[in-house]
Amino acid sequence: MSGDRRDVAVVMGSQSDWATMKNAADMLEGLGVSHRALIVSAHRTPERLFEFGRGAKAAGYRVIIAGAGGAAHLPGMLASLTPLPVFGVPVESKALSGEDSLLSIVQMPAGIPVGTLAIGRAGAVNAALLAASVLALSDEVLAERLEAHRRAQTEAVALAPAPETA
Ligand code: RP5
Repeated sequence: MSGDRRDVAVVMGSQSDWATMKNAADMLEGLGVSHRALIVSAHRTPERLFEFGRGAKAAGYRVIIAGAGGAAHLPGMLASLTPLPVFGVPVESKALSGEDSLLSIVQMPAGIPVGTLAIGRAGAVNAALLAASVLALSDEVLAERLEAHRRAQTEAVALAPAPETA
């Protein structure tokens, strides 16, 4: 989207995180926010982590969404390497259902913030909405798209539940 420059990096620790993080990418796509999805593992590809984190701002990114599961050090390490805002998505792990991911991401020491979202799909969707909100501060067209998204969401909620189908 929009040439080579991407506003948002959607970074994840493993291919296995993509099923969750695709929800962030899809939301950004729907809002017309340029983005790129990348796999960067804090543990398996540490050199890639440092290279990406140190170069993200110069590469033109304005917000980073980082998702990881288990010993989820990716969002915090990226936040330590870049001045860009980092939103962390705890991916639901098999062993502990994502509570490990959540605690790994949320317990940052004072001074290096990660905006931590909910576990799983809701967190990924909301990370994209937050990233879009940040960008919308200086983009009125995007701000209107976000408003329209909220209006449509509100209008889609029925007043009464539909009868259960068999
Ligand atoms: C983390 O380990 C990743 O973010 C992923 O959620 C988890 C498991 O990775 P795989 O073993 O599925 O590649 O680094």
